[in-house]
Amino acid sequence: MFCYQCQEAAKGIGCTTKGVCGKDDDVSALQDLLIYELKGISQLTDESDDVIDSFIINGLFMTITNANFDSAAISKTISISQKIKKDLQDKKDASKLHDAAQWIAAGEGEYIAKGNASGIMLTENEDVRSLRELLIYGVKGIAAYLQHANVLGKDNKEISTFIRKALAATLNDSLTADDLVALVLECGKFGVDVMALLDEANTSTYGDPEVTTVTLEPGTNPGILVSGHDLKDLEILLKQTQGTGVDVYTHSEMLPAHYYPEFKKFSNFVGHYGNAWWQQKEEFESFNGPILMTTNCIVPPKDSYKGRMFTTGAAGFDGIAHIVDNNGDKDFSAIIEMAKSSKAPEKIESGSVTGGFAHKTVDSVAGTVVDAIKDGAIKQFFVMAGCDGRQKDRNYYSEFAQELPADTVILTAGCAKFRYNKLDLGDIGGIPRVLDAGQCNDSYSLALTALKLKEAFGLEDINDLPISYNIAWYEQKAVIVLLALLFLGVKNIHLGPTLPAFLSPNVANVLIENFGIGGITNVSDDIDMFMNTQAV
Ligand code: SF4
Ligand code: SF3
Repeated sequence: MFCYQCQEAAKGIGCTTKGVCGKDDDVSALQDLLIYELKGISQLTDESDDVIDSFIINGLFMTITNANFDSAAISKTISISQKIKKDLQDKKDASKLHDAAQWIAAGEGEYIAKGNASGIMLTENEDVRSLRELLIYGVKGIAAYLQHANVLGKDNKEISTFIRKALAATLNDSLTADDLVALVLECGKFGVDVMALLDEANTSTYGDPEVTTVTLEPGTNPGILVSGHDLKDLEILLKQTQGTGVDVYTHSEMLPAHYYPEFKKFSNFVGHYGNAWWQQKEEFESFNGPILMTTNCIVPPKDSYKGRMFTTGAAGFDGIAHIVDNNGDKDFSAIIEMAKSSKAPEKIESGSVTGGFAHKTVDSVAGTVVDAIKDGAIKQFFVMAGCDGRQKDRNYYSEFAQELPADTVILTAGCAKFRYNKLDLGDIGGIPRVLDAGQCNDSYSLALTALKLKEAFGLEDINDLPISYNIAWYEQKAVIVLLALLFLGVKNIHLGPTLPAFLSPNVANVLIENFGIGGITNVSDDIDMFMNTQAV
């Protein structure tokens, strides 16, 4: 195997025997092959087709880091992809739509992966390889967000058309490095579009996020813990648990569900449990009840609680029960029945967290924020969106937040927030010093906030704002958030804890020279650097 798609790539180069994430050689080969199949399908069709598009989107999502470790599920998807490809080759007429739908419904066929002939190292030129992979990882992030929008009834065919175009481009040997750079930047445009679409899907379905305080202390009823990013799954589960005596808690990236008015209507939606994804071994153990993983990030579970874990959607793990989609509905009764006989969650934390500072909320206090900047009460904003991870040196982000001057405000989104959203950093004239917009895709809100401030100050360039970007990345959703920010013209983004292994030296140089991308060093030097280089 060879995989370098996430920040944990072994030795900063790539995982070659077993993934640090737990992905083994077989699953890695199957994921490579699935991506190769999706490229093949994309090469064969330039028409939008709901069934094939959603198949491609789901297939991409399955290969995101920590989403799906289930070799049987990936094999089945490969098998279906081969039939779709054959059909597209055989008969380019309308009947293919019907056939593809039938195959997907039936899940027929089997595929046995033979070797790793489809792997990324087949591209010999390291710069072309780097750009192809950067494009694929960006597209994986887009696919994940598009699927969340799709399940809420929102779609944009331009986005799925771009996904197919980008996948097909990675098989096209006639494209130059410059062509691929252009595609990577275009990917950022569709990153903005897909986050806007998902924002519209979430807010039109669940209302505009409100400033909300969420308890971290569990009650005495048995509970179900919901992790991942899919709000629709949470909604279905909450409807099915009404009146059962079972409470529902969020975990990791599901925390922002509490900020939406529609979710507040469920009386058994009681609180948040735990931290970012990587602490789940301890937290799932002490939760005592069943756990539903709606998407990434799954940590290979301990036997002690594996029987209490369930997956759904693009998520999967060998030996863990998977709840299937049934025409937009899901039957969570097995989870609910298990919860009824579970012990209540063990208390692991006290207190609460506050969030819900999405763009509409910030808009409503824009005048106060602008005044605070003009008065000098707020000197600088720090966008610290992105992912958390298990590496010890990610303590940097907690220390960075703690050491920032008291006249600075952190704008956050994604599971990166768990490094500092429980610290008591105070407020500035009633504005909390950590403003959590939501999930990683809600980085879109942070970009809108920046654009709003640019307008309020009558600035020409978004980079003239007193905003610094110190972003933590881990997986491919952070890649698309980064590309989206670049598309919006944001410069001098610092990325950590390490720069991606998949950036070749030349590709990294393109990003450094054109966008001022940088890494991180240590808290004290970095704070000095950020405070001294920002425009006001
Ligand atoms: Fe390694 Fe990350 Fe790939 Fe897992 S996803 S195999 S940790 S590079
Ligand atoms: Fe976290 Fe996996 Fe990326 Fe949605 S849950 S941000 S790492």
